[in-house]
Amino acid sequence: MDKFVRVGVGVYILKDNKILFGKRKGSHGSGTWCPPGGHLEFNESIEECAIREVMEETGIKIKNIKLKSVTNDLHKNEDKHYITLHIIADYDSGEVKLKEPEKFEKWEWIEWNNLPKPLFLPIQNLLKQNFNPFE
Ligand code: IPR
Ligand code: MG
Repeated sequence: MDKFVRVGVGVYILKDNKILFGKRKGSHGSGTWCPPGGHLEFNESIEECAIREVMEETGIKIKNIKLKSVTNDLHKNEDKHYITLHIIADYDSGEVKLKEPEKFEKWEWIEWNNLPKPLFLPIQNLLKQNFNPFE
């Protein structure tokens, strides 16, 4: 079987000093916490991907989208390899909904210094860079 490195996009949505995190289910990293996001599609811009994934997964609109960091994520147990683009954005409008209940258990607005555990591997790798979406 051919193996590919895929591109993931994680979106840290800032609202009232909090960010939106969800508890994953049904795919790699099940049971771990991460922001909304997903796979970059063929011919899609990074910004388009961030807007699309956030809308598909949570139903909210975002604005002021900025690429902040990149991690190289080797999910060895699951035999997957991603380059993850970590994006920050401001909340724009809409109410958070669990739009893909097969992919997420719940969404919560969380303070950066109080992140839930366990974290999804790309977020663990990001924290090694001392990333802070509010700086
Ligand atoms: P899909 O496309 O299923 O939403 O991908 P994913 O949730 O596995 O991608 C994860 C990106 C991260 C970093 C939030
Ligand atoms: Mg996703």
